[in-house]
This record gives sequence, structure tokens and C-alpha cells, in this order.
Amino acid sequence: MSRITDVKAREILDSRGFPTVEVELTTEKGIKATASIPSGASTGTKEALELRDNDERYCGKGVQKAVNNVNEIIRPQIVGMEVSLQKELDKKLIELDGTKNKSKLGANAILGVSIAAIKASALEAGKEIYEYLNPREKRIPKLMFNIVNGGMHAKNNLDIQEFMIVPKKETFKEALRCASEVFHNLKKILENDSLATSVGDEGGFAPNLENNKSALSYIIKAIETAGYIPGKEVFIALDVAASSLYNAEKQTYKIDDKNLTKEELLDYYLDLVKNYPIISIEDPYDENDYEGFKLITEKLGKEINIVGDDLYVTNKELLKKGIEESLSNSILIKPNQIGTFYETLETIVLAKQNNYTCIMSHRSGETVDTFIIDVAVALNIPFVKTGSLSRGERICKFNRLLKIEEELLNK
Ligand code: 2PG
Ligand code: MG
Repeated sequence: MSRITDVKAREILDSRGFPTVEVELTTEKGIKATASIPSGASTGTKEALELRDNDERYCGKGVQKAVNNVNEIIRPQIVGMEVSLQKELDKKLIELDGTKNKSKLGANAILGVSIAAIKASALEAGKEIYEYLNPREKRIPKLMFNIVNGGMHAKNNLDIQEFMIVPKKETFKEALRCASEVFHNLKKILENDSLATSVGDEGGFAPNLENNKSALSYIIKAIETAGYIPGKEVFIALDVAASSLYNAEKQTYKIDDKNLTKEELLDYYLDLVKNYPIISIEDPYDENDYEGFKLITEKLGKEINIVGDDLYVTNKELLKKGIEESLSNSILIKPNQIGTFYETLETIVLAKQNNYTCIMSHRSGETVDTFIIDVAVALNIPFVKTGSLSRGERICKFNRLLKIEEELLNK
């Protein structure tokens, strides 16, 4: 047993160069743990609130208010609490905030404290975080490697936000090698066609292409050139992030400069799945377009993952609704969408009980914190997406997984 003796937050920068919250928590045994919080660009409207200062500093994106909330409001209330009683701590944080979407203290402030407490508890126990969270059987997740960026994550003309590859390999080490080889082959192919090889927010290439399908064709070519077989050794996953393509008034989706109805969009997806080895489509419809989600889940839900991200925002109540109405068969898990670790856990448990596939996810604005990787391993989450192979804040997560895999194999 050990009590929290201090909590201190500070403003640091995320991978987009905007401020975010870092929390440092100290226990009576002298253990110090830090957690830093990521930030989304294509956010769901029902996410817990990321508190920003909206003043003249940092183009309005300062997080000094959230930092002060940790230092002045949360700190005096949790100093003295037992650090390892996570549920009690998270409940206390939720109570202190008192709002439905954590808008008083900010989900960035609250989650920072919540995660720092778990890290401190693991350190106190002398264990790796994944081992502390689950001493029993663990599984290395499969990675969805981002390779082309579009939508709100890049300034190119692709509507689909994320094109990812999913290598099917025995080990993560082999999967990472495969992904890296495909990535570098894609770079060469794009260069040969005089296309841009600059990268988007998550590190995937962001060229201007004829249309979204042509991104898929380039990826297939890169997989083959790298010496792998598409549809056998390497598969494709998409995050359409369709809320950002939706015209609510006209109820249409803009893809390749065409405005598609939900039925036309479904045909578009059916055609993609027929022609490319796609195993997962995230947010294929707007977060409020339940009809659209039902349509695609009915048609494709037995074959591939239909993933709700903005649809569920890691919220247990929204997931419940999704389960009742068969809106999807999979859910993206992002702790900062809901704001505490305990609530994240509750959503994962509910998803598992209902045979939903969970995908642990980073945000497009990230830090070098690798906590989500440990959680994915500990909770036997089958997939993780954490960006591409060219930005440090993503690479550190791949490298963390390499280390964990080695540790688990040598046990
Ligand atoms: C997504 C995420 C992460 P953002 O939509 O799945 O890739 O993007 O963090 O911008 O919401
Ligand atoms: Mg998404």
C-alpha cells in the first residue's frame, strides 16, 4: 500500500506542435510516474471534452486551464489516496468534475492523473505496466500500420483518412519488418511517378492521387514489389472517418468529388471489398447515421470488421446502443475519448462480452507515451493502430511492442 503524495501537471507539446497535458504523480515510496495525453483532429462530437484555453497563446490551443485544474483542484483532493485503488481514484475524478463530458476539469487533465496513477502502481509493484495489469495470459496484438494519410490528417486530395496494411505474420517482429518494407517500397514507387512523399499527421504518405482507389492500387503494388502476397500475407484496413465527408443537410457523402447517398456509398464499399483485400472499415458512415452503419454491418459484418470510432467514442452507453441495434461488430478504443482508465476498461469489457472486436488506437496528435501498447497487450486486444513508420511518436509504440514481445517470448 502506498499513498499519493504529490501530483503536478505541466504543458508540453504534442506531435503537431500544440500544447498538451503531462502529469507527474509521486507516491509516498518516492515513486514518480508521468503520463502525457494525445489529441485528435477528426474528433467525435460526443467525446469527453479536451479543455483548451481558447485565448491568445498557442493559437487558442493552450492547456493552462487543464494544467491548473490538476494542480489546484485535483491535487488537494487526491493527495493521501491509495495509489493502487484505480477504480476509487477514477470515481473521485469523475465526481470532482461532475459533468457528463468532463467539461469542467477537462478529459485531458483527468486522464493524465488516471494513467499516471496506474504507471506509479506498476512501478511500485516492480512490474511492467502490462504485467501489472494482467499477470495471466497475454497476447501480442496485430498491427494496423498506417501507410497513406488523407482526410483531415493531410492536405492532399484523398477523402479516406487512413489507409492501413495488416501483415499476417507469426510474430510482431516479422509484421513490423514487412510493414517497413512495404512502406519503403511505396515511397520508391511514388517517387518514380513524381508523386509527393511528404507525410501526414500520422506519418503515412500524403500524395495527391487520381482518386481513393488509386491509393489502394499503389499500396497493392508496394506490397507486391516488397515481395509479399496481398490478400494472403498482407491485408488492408481503412478508416474512412466519414463524419468529415458527410453533408447532413443533403444526407450525402463526398468521395472523389461525387456526392453519394448512403446506398451509393454502400455500393462503393462493396466494390472496394470485392477488389481489394480489405479486412476492416472504420467509421464508414457519419457518427449519427445509424441507418448507414446498420446497412453496411448487415451486408459486410460477417466478412470484415465494421468499426465504430466517432460512433461510440469509447463510451459504454453508446456502445450498448450499438450492440442493441447491430450498428457494427467492432469498436475503436481511445482512452482520451472517455477520460479515465476505468471507464475505458468498462467499455472494453462490454465489447468483449458481446464479441465485438476491439482495436486500441492512438490519436493523430500524439506524444511519446506508450501506455496504450501495454494496455492492448494486457487486455488481449486483437488489433492496435498507431500510425505509420516515419514519426517518432508512433515509432516508440512499435518499439515498445518489440520489447514486450521479446519479454513474453523469453518467459
Ligand atoms: C481516428 C484517429 C486516429 P483522430 O480517427 O481513428 O487515427 O484520428 O485522432 O484525429 O481522431
Ligand atoms: Mg477513426
